[in-house]
Amino acid sequence: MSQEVDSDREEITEWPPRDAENSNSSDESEREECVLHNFEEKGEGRGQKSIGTSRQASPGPDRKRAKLCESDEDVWEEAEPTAEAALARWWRREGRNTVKLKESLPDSSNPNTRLLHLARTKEARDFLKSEAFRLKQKIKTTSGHEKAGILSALASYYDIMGQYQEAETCLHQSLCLNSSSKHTQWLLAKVKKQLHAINVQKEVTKSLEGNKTEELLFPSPTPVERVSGNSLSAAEFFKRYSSTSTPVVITDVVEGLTFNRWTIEYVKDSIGHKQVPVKRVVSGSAEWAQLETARTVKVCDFIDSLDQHEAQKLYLFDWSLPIHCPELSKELTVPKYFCHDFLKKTREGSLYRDSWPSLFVAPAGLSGGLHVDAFGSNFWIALFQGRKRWLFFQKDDLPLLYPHYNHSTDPSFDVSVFNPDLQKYPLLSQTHPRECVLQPGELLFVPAGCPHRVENLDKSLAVSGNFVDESNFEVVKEELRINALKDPRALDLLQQFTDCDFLTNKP
Ligand SMILES: O=C(O)CCC(=O)C(=O)O
Ligand SMILES: [Fe+2]
Repeated sequence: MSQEVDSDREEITEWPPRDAENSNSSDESEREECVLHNFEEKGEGRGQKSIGTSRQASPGPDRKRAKLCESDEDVWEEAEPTAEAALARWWRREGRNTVKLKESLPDSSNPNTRLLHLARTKEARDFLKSEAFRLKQKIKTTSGHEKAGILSALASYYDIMGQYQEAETCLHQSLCLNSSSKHTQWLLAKVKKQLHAINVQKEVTKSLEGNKTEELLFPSPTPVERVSGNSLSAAEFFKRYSSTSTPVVITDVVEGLTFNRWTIEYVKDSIGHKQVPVKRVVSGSAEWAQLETARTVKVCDFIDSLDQHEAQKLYLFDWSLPIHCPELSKELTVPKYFCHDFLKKTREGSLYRDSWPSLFVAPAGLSGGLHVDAFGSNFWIALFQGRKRWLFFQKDDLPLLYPHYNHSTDPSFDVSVFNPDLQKYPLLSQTHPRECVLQPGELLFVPAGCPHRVENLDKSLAVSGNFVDESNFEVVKEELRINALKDPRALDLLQQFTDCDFLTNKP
């Protein structure tokens, strides 16, 4: 490995990149580069289910959005950097020289993952503590917007150190002095999600303590209901499954979705020449479903590599057909149950409008991490080849799965639900798991908010879509309100959704 690559891997990119301390570093273009890099990370690095994503954006840097962010007052003009930015800078200046620290970082060049693990080391915690103390002193001599900025920065230190109550207090104080800071509002929303989970955990833990005699067990998962599409109308689907947040496997539908029979070989013949970004699963990743972008490969090379057992397992995950493969997209009919998707009623170019249906091709044995689909979306998946094993939880189970919110308002999880450790995570005993092995030719509905994990039992080919209907419209708007604090396209989508004519006017 060359020196250059090596040093690259040691880099932890700051988000947002800060030059405040480097008054001699007047390198605007470097700063913009960094912003652009981060937008790419947010867009392609976490899949389109996360905020800030633009499948519509042409590949490469999106200068307009970078400018939008750069001019955001609370990103650039707050008095102190956030804990993440300060930690990244500390790493570059001091931490990276410490061999011990290097060893505790995972094999990932993803900045969020590296920051998460760095923040757990003693050296980093000492740094964070001393900086938080400095900020607390500084607050005493400041007022107005400057004080609001420092309080907000201090909250980010408390957040990263796991002192969420203190973080919430600082954020409220900050917003009293400057209610318009979007970053502070966003951080408060994230901290509130964490506190909600912790409060539920405390209550359930208390109820368990009164019942010490029973051994804690992971509940036996209930099988997901199977129903034939021949006897299930769209209205019935909504009434029985979508509106009651119940997963269901629908048979006898997938065969009719395409004119030609779709197989992995068929996909290779049709779009083998295209380039696709593929993911890899990184244990301990801070990213959504522990999936990190690995590299870009040719579809045919990727497909040829699926049977090579010694090769690193890569996942062609959630790749938009309308955007990247319109020729395949045209061949596909969206199942009638999801045709009323509100995302399809938005203006051309709107966030998520063309993101789905999307393509999944996986090698046997690969499973992404436990996750919740982003922005409160419902989800369907049609399996064309191979089998996929699914484990779902109810949405109210979320706090019992020990979620943490790192750089995002999407939860991350450390628990291994396929191999649950009840000693370490006793609250898993109180969850309500459901399971199914989805067979080729079957369609699955996953309700909004339900944490789930999937294992590809065989090499597999599937097409999926995230969607919004009456059942999750309110939750989606709530989530978009948070995402809109960071992403102008989420704001635009929210505005369309909250327009009182939205449901009546559009085709
Ligand atoms: O099939 C998979 O690996 C996971 C699909 C999924 O849950 C998702 O895309 O949200
Ligand atoms: Fe999912």
